[in-house]
Amino acid sequence: MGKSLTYKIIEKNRISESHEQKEDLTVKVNQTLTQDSTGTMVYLQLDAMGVQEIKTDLSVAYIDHNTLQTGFENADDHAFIKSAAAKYGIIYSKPGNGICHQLHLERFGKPGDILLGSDSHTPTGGGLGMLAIGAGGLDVAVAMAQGIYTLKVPKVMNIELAGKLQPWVSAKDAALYVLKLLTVKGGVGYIIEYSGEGIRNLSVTDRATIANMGAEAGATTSIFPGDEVVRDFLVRQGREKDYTPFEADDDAEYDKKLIIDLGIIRPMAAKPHSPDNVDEVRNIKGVKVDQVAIGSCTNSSYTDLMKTAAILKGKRIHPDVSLVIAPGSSNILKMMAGNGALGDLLASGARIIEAACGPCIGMGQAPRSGGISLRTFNRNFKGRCGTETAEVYLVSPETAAVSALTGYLTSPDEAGLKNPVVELPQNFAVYDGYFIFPAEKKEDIELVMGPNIKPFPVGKPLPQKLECKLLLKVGDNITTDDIMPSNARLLPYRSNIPELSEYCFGTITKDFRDRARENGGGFILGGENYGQGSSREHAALVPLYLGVKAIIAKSFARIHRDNLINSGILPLVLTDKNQYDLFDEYDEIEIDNAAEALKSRNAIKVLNKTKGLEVLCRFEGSEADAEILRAGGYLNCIRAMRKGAEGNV
Ligand code: MIC
Ligand code: SF4
Repeated sequence: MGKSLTYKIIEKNRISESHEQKEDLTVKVNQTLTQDSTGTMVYLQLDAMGVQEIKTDLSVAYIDHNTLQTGFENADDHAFIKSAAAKYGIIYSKPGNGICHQLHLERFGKPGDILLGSDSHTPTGGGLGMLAIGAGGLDVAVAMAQGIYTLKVPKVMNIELAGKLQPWVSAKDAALYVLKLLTVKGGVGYIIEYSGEGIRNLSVTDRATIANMGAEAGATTSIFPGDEVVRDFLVRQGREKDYTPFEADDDAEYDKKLIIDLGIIRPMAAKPHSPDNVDEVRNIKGVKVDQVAIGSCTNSSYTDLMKTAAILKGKRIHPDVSLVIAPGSSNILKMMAGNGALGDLLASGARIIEAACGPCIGMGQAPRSGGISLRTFNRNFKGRCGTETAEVYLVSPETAAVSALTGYLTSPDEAGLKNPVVELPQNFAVYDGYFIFPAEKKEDIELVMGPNIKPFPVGKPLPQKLECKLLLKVGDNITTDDIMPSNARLLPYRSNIPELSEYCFGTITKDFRDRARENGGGFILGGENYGQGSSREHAALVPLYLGVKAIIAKSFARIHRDNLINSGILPLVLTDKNQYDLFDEYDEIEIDNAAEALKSRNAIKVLNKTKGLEVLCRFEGSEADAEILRAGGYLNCIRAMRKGAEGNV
């Protein structure tokens, strides 16, 4: 049997012996990326590890999430990250340069490499044929310090794309179609590998759009082959030297296989408030629209924005609609300024904002109360746009642009317009104005820490007995946006855990911090797919700060489970999911000798003292994960390892 592309790359980079009998495997990480809202923690942790130099081939620190600088806080964070980049030999991308994932495609991604990024949409790099995985900040810090990453042995799902997308149907519609099939938890435990004749007509950025939204299905990552399409893209970016062909064997073995005919996909939309709540636009058309937002790491490429400009050229945006566009990179913006497309957007009445994440993470452009916003983004969780009562639909750039003209959610193929076809430029613009490349010889560089940068909490070794109240009981698919919301008001405090703690679980209850304080910490009960969404480790660090000891759930999302383990919070899975109903908020819970159960890989007994009953939970991590939990988090483990190594000298 032949090999999948995934396992070809894993084998090229594998450090641990054999993945066959083992539950996890360790690989060399070639590249890392961080962004500002997770990056401050990453570099604080790197500093706490006492690292002198990084071990990756290339690491980039992007500033793209919080670029508003409403107060000194962000500027402090940026200055800190810039100093850390200089100190450790990391490329620094200044605010205004663009969105990390789009920039990484343009400038640094390489087929066959492994990229680890402190952002859940790092899989966007899969469009280039790289194994690009999103992780918590501490995992990325360790990847820089030691050049390695340990992941659960992944299953590989092959999605074979047949046929061809119809006019007015684009990669975003295919991504939404996949989400409809898989749901927000259907990809958990898998790497999705795309193949088939259908991919030959998809450009690198089309593929990146599809790989990007694999994150919404919970997949570890998604990957397309490093084929001629990738070579062509790299040639146009002036980076042909970075091309190495990487494809799966024709008879590759997969754990699961799906075949999708691209030809049957129609313009799609994810309705409020979940990316898998997908329907064809023609079935829901006619919804009155207040705002349209085009951009984000899903749909801000040159092609996406040129199509938008072509649709809007010579026309006026509907008077009731505010259309806002955030380009993916400064290079795209420059090219569009040069070829006249920017002028077409402005003439139609579009609002052009900085090349950054912007409205995608609620940094401005919140819709009016009860407003309807169509967005080309990847997440439409309730409140994420900055307005609790707004309703967000996720759509393609074509659907977004046409609807901005009509004022109603409109299936673009039914509007009687000419389908825009965009040719790639012979040479993409490549300017380096916003990058700071590290100096060859690093002088003694001090980290610049302003007053917004506060120490982060570190866990304690697992005690013999955990005895606390159940502070909160939540349902299925709780997102990290629920656990630790992010918006224009809160994003400035990503390096200030005490300040953030007031808003923990803010979409569910306003008094979680009080509950935790009054009860000296406690437990949380979750449903399926607890912690889906973003990679932000703040969704673990803030509960840790508030004394949360364990989360008991029906199942966990991958990155969040890893973040809990890294922070020293026990993620426990109910052996019998029906027993979820046996718990109520404020029940007294006791877990005795969890450390021993973790060691022996036995079930963990959770006693509900209030109800007088016991349930069994399992820990789904590896032996190494159990070790981390016993030590009270990854940082404690690393410090102990370093101490041991120093002791042996
Ligand atoms: C997101 O899209 O939710 C974010 C903001 O990019 C997060 C990272 C963060 O919370 O800083 C992600 O996707 O990991
Ligand atoms: Fe930025 Fe949005 Fe992409 Fe997250 S999903 S990286 S906030 S553009």
